Amino acid sequence: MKRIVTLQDLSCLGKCSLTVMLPTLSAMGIECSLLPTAVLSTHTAFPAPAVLGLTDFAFRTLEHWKTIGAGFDGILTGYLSGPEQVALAQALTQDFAESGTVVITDPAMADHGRLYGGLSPELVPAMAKLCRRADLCLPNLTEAALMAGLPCREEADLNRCRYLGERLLEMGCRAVMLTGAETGPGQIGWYYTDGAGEAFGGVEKLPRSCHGTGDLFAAVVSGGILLGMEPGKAGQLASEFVARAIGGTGADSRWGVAFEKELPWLAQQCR
Ligand code: PXL
Repeated sequence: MKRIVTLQDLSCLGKCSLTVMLPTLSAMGIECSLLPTAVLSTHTAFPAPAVLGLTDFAFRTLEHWKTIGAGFDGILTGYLSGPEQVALAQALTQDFAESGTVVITDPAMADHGRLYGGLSPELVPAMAKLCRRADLCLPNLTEAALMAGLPCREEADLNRCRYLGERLLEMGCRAVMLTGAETGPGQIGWYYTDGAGEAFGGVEKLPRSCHGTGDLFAAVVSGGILLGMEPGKAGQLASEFVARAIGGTGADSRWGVAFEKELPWLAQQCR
């Protein structure tokens, strides 16, 4: 069985980050180890969550894991609450990425043209550095523009994706999969480029966007790649899974998307 480790927060209510990663990757048949960076009462789209930072604990965890000879086929980093946690992601990669380990970074820090609540702009260059070290990064269009030092725009069509993808490759990223791309009329999906070629795909756009879908997308893409899928196949599986989950979600998506009932379908696709 493949084993992935994922570094991000544990938001106790409002499904995102670790509470999405663990069930989704498990359903895909992947063993998922957790390195929590912080515990929050809710994610930050709810007002004033209680927060317990776990940076020291996470560094101690890495030290402990070294003593027991832990190893991973994949490393997936997501939401980090500040530049000091980027150092944690770097340590994880430095200490545990072996020759066959796939390193994936989701610079989960912004959407709809702005940073998530409570994050400082210093996180942007730190995340960009992390993306440069990864085999694949998974920004949405806001995160891509911020990391490339460009103004955020509404446009998300293929021209915009190609432009942002090129800027990120120029910055030193090895491969980029942009999420929230408008890949055709009425379509939403992903755009992939690695300099050698491009691919894109998506699904029919639903008339709403929901909280936590970026994390769900990152989990499925990472799992798919670990299972040996081409990036495009993994991206398409992720888009379809997210669309199914949004379809079953109630009016207030801050509680998270209803992905649980779709896990058997996802497991079936991974057999
Ligand atoms: O879904 C990304 C995410 C993860 N973790 C926390 C967040 C967010 C987005 O708002 O607040 C704590």
